[in-house]
Amino acid sequence: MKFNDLDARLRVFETAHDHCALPGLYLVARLDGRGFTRLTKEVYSFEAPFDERVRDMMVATVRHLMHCGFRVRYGYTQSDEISLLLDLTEDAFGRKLRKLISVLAGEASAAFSLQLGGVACFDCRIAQLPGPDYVVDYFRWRQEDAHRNSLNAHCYWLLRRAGVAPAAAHAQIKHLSTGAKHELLMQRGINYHDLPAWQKRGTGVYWGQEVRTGYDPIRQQAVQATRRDLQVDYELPLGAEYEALVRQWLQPTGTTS
Ligand SMILES: Nc1nc2c(ncn2[C@@H]2O[C@H](COP(=O)(O)OP(=O)(O)O)[C@@H](O)[C@H]2O)c(=O)[nH]1
Ligand SMILES: [Mg+2]
Repeated sequence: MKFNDLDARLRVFETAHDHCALPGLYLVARLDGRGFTRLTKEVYSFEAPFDERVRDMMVATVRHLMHCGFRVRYGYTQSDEISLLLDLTEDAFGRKLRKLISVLAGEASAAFSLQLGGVACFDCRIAQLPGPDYVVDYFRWRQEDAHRNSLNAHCYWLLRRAGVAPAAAHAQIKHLSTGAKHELLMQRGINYHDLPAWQKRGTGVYWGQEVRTGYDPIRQQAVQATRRDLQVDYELPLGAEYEALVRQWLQPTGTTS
């Protein structure tokens, strides 16, 4: 069979299920580390529950994802997950979901693996959100998830270090109210409120302006230039303030809110 015939006959099996995200929908990609429970505790021995080295590799991965050809307006990371808000008018790969998902997962896996010096893998899914309020709620949801997980993780590791076995520690925490978890930590001298904000709320990455001072040799004077640069926010606000922060990234680039 000639190549053109084979091409026509078989291409359809690859492309028939190529779904495209509809225009006007907000796209949020969430990437999650595969098997990071084992990776962080058995393959490598990172500090538990939180290690700044893991955080920094995740942030470096977010930065890479925001520089690799997609218009990402806001990046957010907590634990082993990353959420990316794409510009409302993003049309990379004609908005083909399979392409977006596979390329983002590949880019994240490659970037994190280079940081780690070993193989790490991320999966990716894309939520297609029908309006701005959904996007705000999405990021509030992930921030609340970070908050709950960090409280549980601090309690779990406190019990483990006190000699409690893994299953018993899980069981003990499961039945405690939020207040009782705070109390458990407090009894051992840990005030949850004093823990670093990035552990409780995650870390945000967004575009800002950086002012650089250079020297103009012709006019022989200092000059200032601004350029678009990524800013990493380790002190994300909560509630209405966080909502306002997310809302500023909802308008497509080039428009004002
Ligand atoms: N030791 C350590 N573990 C971390 C850190 N950040 C994330 N993890 C672990 O990564 C895992 C993420 O959870 P999940 O995605 O549900 O687990 P997975 O399916 O094994 O990837 C949890 O076990 C976290 O404890 C860190 O800074 N230090
Ligand atoms: Mg994971």
